[in-house]
Amino acid sequence: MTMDKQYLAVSKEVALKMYNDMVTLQVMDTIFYEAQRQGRISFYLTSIGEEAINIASAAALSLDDIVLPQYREPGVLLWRGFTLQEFANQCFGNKSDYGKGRQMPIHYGSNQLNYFTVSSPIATQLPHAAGAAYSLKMEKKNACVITYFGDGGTSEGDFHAALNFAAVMEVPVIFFCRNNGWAISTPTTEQFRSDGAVIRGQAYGMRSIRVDGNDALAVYSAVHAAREMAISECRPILVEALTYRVGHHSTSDDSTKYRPIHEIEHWRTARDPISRYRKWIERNGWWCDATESELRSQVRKELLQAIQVAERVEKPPLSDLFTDVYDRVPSNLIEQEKSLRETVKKHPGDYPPDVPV
Ligand SMILES: Cc1ncc(C[n+]2csc(CCOP(=O)(O)OP(=O)(O)O)c2C)c(N)n1
Repeated sequence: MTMDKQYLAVSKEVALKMYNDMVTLQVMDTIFYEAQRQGRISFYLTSIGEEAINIASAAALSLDDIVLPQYREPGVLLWRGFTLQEFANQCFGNKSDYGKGRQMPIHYGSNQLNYFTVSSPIATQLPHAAGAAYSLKMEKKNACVITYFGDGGTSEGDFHAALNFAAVMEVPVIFFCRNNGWAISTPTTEQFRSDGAVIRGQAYGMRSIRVDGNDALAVYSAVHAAREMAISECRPILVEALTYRVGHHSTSDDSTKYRPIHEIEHWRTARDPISRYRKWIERNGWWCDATESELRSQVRKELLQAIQVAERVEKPPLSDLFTDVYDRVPSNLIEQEKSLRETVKKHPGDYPPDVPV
């Protein structure tokens, strides 16, 4: 196997799974994005341009490691074995969705895969990660926590509280910053005056690594090293991956309103992390055009099938809207449920007929 010196060796099996999952994530993004545009799902958000960050960081972790995501890391879940059907069930909010259809699309989560459910408020997962890492330390587990966030997340108070807490308590957590240049329409030049996020980790007294987020092998090596340090020395560590958000922020955004199209195109084509990684597996003789088109058409077929199934599965019952938070349902929720049922009865045409009442 040809291996450039600065990278950690990756076996053929892992290398090919990494490529397979990066392509799957890309196809998934394209198809779910189209499904949203067709009005079949209410919202979507892609990871385009950040496929190497998603998949290579996941590959360097163990399943025992706890993930607290932001929302642009579904590839970590994919790597861990979340199926296309499970992704589709969540996006369509059907009765097989683990969140019982109560969250917007892309708010995935899996107890089984040690992946906390995505929560939209920016950076709230960071203090949770420090706390979860403290519990691993107390239980003397051979595992760490990883939490992901964007450059925008570093302006939240939670970021600072979490880093300081983790540094002082000496807990095994990796703070993974996806510095993709944009927080919706705010560029990093208006976000901070520091040299990115990496310097902030150092300011809190923790080791910090900056890595090219579009180089899958470099991300793999950095996270592998970070995990080793976090666990063996029981310390937090910050990884800043430099990249670019190629897609719009979400389906509610049009990024051509605030950045030039040629800039997006440059990153989508010349700097694409998937084609860059493909060159390396091709150089090793592990990949060719035939395997590429076979993989892409297989994933596309499986995903379209998953979407068809998810669309047909019935919606969760209305009663699920009011459970799982309180042990005993409070009176205001009882009133709200009654009022909702009356409204549905009064306007049957406005509610999908397949929602069980
Ligand atoms: C506490 C909070 N404030 C504002 C928002 C609105 N909001 C949603 S995404 C986002 C930008 C986040 O940017 P960044 O953390 O860089 O991540 P990216 O979307 O670029 O991956 C903002 C401001 C929010 N969800 N939560």
